Amino acid sequence: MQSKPRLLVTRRFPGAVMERIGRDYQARHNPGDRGLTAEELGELGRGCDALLCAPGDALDARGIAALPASVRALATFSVGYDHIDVEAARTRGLAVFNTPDVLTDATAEIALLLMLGASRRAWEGQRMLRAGDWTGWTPTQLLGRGLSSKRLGILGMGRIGQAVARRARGFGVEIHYCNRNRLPAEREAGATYHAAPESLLGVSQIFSLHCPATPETQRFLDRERIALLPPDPIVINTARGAVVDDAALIEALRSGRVAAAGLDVFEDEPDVNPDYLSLPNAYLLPHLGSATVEARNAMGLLALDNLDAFFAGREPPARVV
Ligand code: 8YV
Repeated sequence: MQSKPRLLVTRRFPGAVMERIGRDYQARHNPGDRGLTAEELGELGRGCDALLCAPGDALDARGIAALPASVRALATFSVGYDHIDVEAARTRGLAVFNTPDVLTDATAEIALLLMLGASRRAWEGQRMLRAGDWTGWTPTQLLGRGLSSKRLGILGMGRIGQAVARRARGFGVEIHYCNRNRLPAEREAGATYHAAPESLLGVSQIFSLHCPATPETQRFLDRERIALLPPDPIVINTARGAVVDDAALIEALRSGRVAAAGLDVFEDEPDVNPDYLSLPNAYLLPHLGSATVEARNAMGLLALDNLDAFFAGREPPARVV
């Protein structure tokens, strides 16, 4: 009987995933539950055939160079793979797999939560209540802005962008989007296409980012682009912190140029720019996009489906490289 592949498991994944790992792989586990440095990847990866990894593991060019020669595949527990230097992996002949689709609904739900939370000042309300500062209802207390009839601009109309659009329609929102390619009419579902992001920004009373973090989208939403938004916009980011220039957004939230922001991701997370924390109009979550039992189980199982197929000589369901 062929021996089971040796797998470095870099995080503590959900129970069902860990069980399947125990059954089908010879696993080496990261004793902690935080991302591994390049040195740790090299050390713990010794003798392993593959990694089950996640954002936070240092799989940049240096981390990939530190991997032992025995490693042939990286299966990331994420749809995003900006933490992996894909070109370095390709050059080295490493296969890379991710987990698309299964977290689409969960992430779209968080985008809607952020839209509602930011526009209806949910954090300020919570804080007032919990601090015992609520002395009663008044006609002008914590007035937010409604979603109904607003124009929502979606940058990046992939699976998650489309799932956000479907949900937002239920709130009476008018959908605009910008994407590398225009969607076919049935998937566009009445949304207005903008070929240029600047044109999308100009109409976006709510602006939601759903593009991957790439060198082209790095700090996309900067001071100049914020200036293109209509008055009192709401900015939502569930994509990656790297696509927003934090300093510019903080300045705009402070001055009121941006009415509110709902953010689930940050540049340099978990080291969130402390200026966000004191802004009442920043509605903040700690990267909870895919954090449902259903999505996280499905992500882990899909990551293992990828590895199972790879080691069985079949084409994995979600290959990046
Ligand atoms: C996850 C994500 O929280 O999949 C992604 O790319 O950003 C998130 O949904 C993260 O990947 C955890 O592994």
